[in-house]
Amino acid sequence: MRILPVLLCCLLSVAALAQQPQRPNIIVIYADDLGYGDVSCYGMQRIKTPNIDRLAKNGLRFTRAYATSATCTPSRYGLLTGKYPWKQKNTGIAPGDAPLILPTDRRTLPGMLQDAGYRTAVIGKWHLGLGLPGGLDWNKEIKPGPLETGFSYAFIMPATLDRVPCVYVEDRHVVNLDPKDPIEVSYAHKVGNEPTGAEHPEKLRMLPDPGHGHNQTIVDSISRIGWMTGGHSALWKDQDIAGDITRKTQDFIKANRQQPFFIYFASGDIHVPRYPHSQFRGKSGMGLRGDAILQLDWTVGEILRTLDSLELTKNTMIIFSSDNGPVLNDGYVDQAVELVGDHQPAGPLRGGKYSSFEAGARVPFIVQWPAGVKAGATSDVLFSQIDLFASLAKLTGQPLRDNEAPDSFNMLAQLLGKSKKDRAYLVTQGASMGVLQGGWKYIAPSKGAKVAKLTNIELGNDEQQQLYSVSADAGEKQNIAAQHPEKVKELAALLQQARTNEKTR
Ligand code: NG6
Ligand code: CA
Repeated sequence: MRILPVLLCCLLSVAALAQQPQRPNIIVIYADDLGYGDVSCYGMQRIKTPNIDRLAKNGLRFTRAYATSATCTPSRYGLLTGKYPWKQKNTGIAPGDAPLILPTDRRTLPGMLQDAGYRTAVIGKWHLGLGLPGGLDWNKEIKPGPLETGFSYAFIMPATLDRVPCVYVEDRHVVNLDPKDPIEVSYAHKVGNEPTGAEHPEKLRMLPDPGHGHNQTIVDSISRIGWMTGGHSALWKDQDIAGDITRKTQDFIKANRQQPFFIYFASGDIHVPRYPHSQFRGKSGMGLRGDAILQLDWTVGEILRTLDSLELTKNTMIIFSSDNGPVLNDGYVDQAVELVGDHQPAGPLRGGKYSSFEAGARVPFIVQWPAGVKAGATSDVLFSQIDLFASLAKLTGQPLRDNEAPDSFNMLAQLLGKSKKDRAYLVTQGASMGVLQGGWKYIAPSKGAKVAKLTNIELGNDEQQQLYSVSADAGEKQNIAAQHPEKVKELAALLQQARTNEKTR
C-alpha cells in the first residue's frame, strides 16, 4: 500500500501549513528623536499615548532594543541595509542636498522583501540623500533614490524638517511643482529673494535658537537650514505633514490589501521644528514637543484604525521604534526645555540624542503581530534594529546573499518573543564608539566635549575608558572600569575586532 504514506505526508504538510501564520504585512513606524521614556508604556506620566500603548498591550515590548546610532541618518542606514553605518563613508547626518547614500548594487531590506513578493513603500522622512554626487536638479527626475533601492513606492520629505527643500517627493518627482517656478537649493550661499530668518525674524512663528543656525530660508514662517528659492506651489505646511503622510499610508494599505506589503513609515515627529496640527497644539501642557508626541500617537491610531477596518490587523506585523534618543532644544525656541517639568524624555537612562550613553540609541521598540506574537509580554533581550534585515529575511524565506546585511543577525525568535537569548554583542555609535555585551557596556576613550553646548546633552566622551554595568546601573552612574580591568580589556578587544571585520554576522 503506497497510498498511505503519501496521504500521511499530505496530511502532515496541511497541518504544518495551518500552523504557519500567513506571511504578514510589515509596517515599521519609525519616530524621530523619540526618547526611551517619551511614551506612556515606557513610563511617560504627563501625557498619555493610548495608541502606542495599545501596540504594547497587544504585542511585545522590548526594554533593551537599540538603534544603530544616536542620530538619524546612520540609524536609518543601519536599519535599511543591515550594515553598521560607521563602516560606510558619508553616513553622518546628511545635508539636505546630499547624494544617495544607500547602495544600489546590493539588496536593502525593502529590496529583499520585494524579492519575497512584497509591495514596498517608504512614506515620510528619508534623510538618506538623493541623486548622484555632483548636485541634484530638483526640477527633473530625481534618481537614484528610494525606487532604486528596493521601494516600489515613495512619498518622502527629502531630509529633515529643518532642512530645505521643504517639499514632498513622490516616486521621482517633487509634488505640485510648477515648472514655471523652478526650485533651486544651496547649502553654500543664499539663492533667490525669499526672506531668511537672519534677515527677517519678525516673519517667524518660532525663533531659531542663536548658535544652532536654522536661520536661513523661511518656509511656512519657519527658518530652515540651507537656502532655497522657487517651488512655491510645492512647499509643505508643517502642520499638515503628519496628516499628509498618514493619508498616503492609508491609501497605500487600501490599494495593496490583497498582497503582502511592507511600509517603512518614517514620521517627522518629534524632530524640530515642531509645529503639529492645531488639533494638537496646546493640548499636552508640555509645549510643542509634547503636542508632537500626541500627534505621533494619533498617527499610530490612524494606521491601526485603517488596518482594523480592512480586517488586516491580525496578520500585520507592526514594529514601532525611534531613530535615536531625545533632545529638547535642537535648534528652535519652542519651550521644550521650559515646559518639560518633571518628565524625563530618556526615562531612567543617561544622555540623549548624539550621546554614547544609553539614551542615545536605546529606544522604544514594540512589535505587534496578533497572528505571530503573544500579546502583552515584555522582552529584556539585547536587540538591534540592524537585525530586522536578517530576521525578516528568515521570516519571509529569503536566504541572505553573501554581500548583503553583513552585520544583521537572525534574531527572528527573539523578535517574535520565542527566545530570550541576547544578541552576542552590539556595537553602538554615539559621540564615541561603544559595545554592549550581556549586562555590560564599554565606551572607548574619546576627546570630544563631555556636554554638548547647544543641546546641553551629556555626550559620553571621556579620555578614560568607561565600563558600566547597564543591567544593574541603567543610568550609567558609576564608571567601574578601574574595578574590572579584565572586562575592559575583553570588551575593548571585542570592539576593535568588530570594527575591523567586514562582516560580523
Ligand atoms: C544637527 C542639527 C539639528 C538636527 C540634527 C539632525 C545644527 C546645529 N543642529 O546638525 O538641528 O537637524 O542635525 O537630526 O545644525 S537627525 O535626527 O535628523 O539626526
Ligand atoms: Ca532623529
